[in-house]
Amino acid sequence: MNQMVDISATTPRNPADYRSKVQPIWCPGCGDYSVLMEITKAMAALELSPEQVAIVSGIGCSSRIPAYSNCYGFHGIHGRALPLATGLKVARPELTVICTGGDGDGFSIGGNHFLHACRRNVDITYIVMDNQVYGMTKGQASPTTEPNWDSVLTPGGTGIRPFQPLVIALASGANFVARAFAGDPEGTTQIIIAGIKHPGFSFIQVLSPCVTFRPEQREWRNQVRPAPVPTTADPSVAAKRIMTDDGFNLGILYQGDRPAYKSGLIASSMQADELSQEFLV
Ligand SMILES: Cc1ncc(C[n+]2csc(CCOP(=O)(O)OP(=O)(O)O)c2C)c(N)n1
Ligand code: SF4
Repeated sequence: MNQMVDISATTPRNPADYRSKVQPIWCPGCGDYSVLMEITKAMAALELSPEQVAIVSGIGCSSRIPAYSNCYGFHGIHGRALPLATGLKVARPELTVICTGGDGDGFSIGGNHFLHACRRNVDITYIVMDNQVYGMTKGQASPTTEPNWDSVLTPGGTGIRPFQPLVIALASGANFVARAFAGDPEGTTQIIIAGIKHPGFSFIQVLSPCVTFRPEQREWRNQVRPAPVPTTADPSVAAKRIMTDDGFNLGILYQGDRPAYKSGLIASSMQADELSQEFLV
């Protein structure tokens, strides 16, 4: 893992400095509360000021995060968080852009955007709160749902092979691929810090239990473990490891050195009226 940042040390900023006055309406015990805290802790440890950060999301329980932060925020449309975040980062490269959402948002309707965001390697950090279900719409199977998950909506299970987000991110060109667990505040905060600091597209899958529609995910606490191998920069080694793991190894599993996409535009210096003139011609 990257050099660790001492998140217990007093910094000029406090995680609470990044919270808005909007109170989360997640179910008690939802993993997303922890992820919100871990994101704010990472921003405090990096001493970013709220106006230096934009948090962009799609739609879903997990996609509510921008509303709970006082950074710039964009609560977009379902599955379209990554194109929004990509456009924003290209237009305003000085901003730290964090994209957040769920497995349905990011891998189902947004799956195509996921591939191309990895491929483009724009310097954004994508945090997916993976609960292997559509929480907001009341418990449909998602791309990461295991095939034998028996539920009212999928009696007997889906029988469909789950989407493998980490290996797909790696194969598509993501520069940083990690897995975290919402109930591991220190580890998740460190991974988010490392993802923000690493240039290019950083993908972080955070296992974040949906206690309402997947109460059995409370057991994840006993299943997760730090990955028994160090971070690798070799994509073939990373691919082999990720393909063969059981989905519970935590840590930065791949950290590459592809240069981040650099736009030729310096759009941030362009005034809004100049920009609108361009659309008129
Ligand atoms: C275009 C479109 N299709 C479908 C929906 C309905 N919808 C809203 S959230 C959601 C899935 C949310 O699941 P996920 O992204 O996994 O997030 P979670 O709620 O589990 O955090 C769906 C299908 C929508 N809002 N817009
Ligand atoms: S339905 Fe699930 S994902 Fe949504 S707030 Fe409740 S516990 Fe969290």
